[in-house]
Amino acid sequence: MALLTPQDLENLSVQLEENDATIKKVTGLDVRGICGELYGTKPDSQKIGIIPISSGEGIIGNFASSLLFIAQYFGLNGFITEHPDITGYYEAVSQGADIILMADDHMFVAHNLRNGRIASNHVATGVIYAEIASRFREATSKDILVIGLGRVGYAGAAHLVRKGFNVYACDPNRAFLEKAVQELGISPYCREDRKRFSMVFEATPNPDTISEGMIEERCLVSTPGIPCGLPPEIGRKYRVDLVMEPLVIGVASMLYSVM
Ligand code: 2YG
Ligand code: MG
Repeated sequence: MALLTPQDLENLSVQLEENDATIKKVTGLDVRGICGELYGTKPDSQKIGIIPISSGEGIIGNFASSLLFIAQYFGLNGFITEHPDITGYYEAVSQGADIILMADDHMFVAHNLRNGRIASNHVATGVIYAEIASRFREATSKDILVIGLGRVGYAGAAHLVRKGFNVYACDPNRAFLEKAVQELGISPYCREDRKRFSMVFEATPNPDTISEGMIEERCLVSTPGIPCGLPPEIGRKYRVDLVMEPLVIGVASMLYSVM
């Protein structure tokens, strides 16, 4: 997956407000409500220690401050450590952090130091975006399409199988597709099937992964993938409800899952 840019994280609160309104409209619950039901947890004034990490491509402008905004939005106390990396870790723990948030170029984790729980952004993001898709109030069946079976898509597909949905999935990578068929029992989807879906969970780093023949009119597309897989003209033509936001929803899922 491509790394976030500072531009992706601009206007985060506006993006959050718009998406929360859509989520409420299509599922009946907002992000807080969905996380609460998904994990059976609620914020309890935990202190979130956010540590900037300088390895690899380095610190991303707006990243730590966006995490602080997210922690506060969900009613938690948060602080960004003055120093990055190991010095920052020492600082976070010394200052009483209950939950650590930190990311390098490969992993983004939430670690609850009190109960030992740890979450990865890939899994937490896959689970919540799949959960949102699966809660579509106007779904026409229990059939759901998963596009992309990388770390995020696989986690979401596994969640949907556990919830008892009929999961169809596609990925140009044959090995990924076969693994999901073998391990999860999902059905491979190919465009020639001419099957259309009212619920789509898209998890790819590519644009234009959703084409006309795949979706029903007034369907729901739930996707953490940047850039968006739904071409805008198809979204308009089919009056698609779209849930897509760069950071907050996935981080909410991480935090609630370790509380
Ligand atoms: O501490 C920092 O500022 C950096 N070391 C953060 C690096 C984060 C890199 N990860 C990504 O850009 C994304 N793949 C994270 C995904 C979150 C949204 N789904
Ligand atoms: Mg995409």
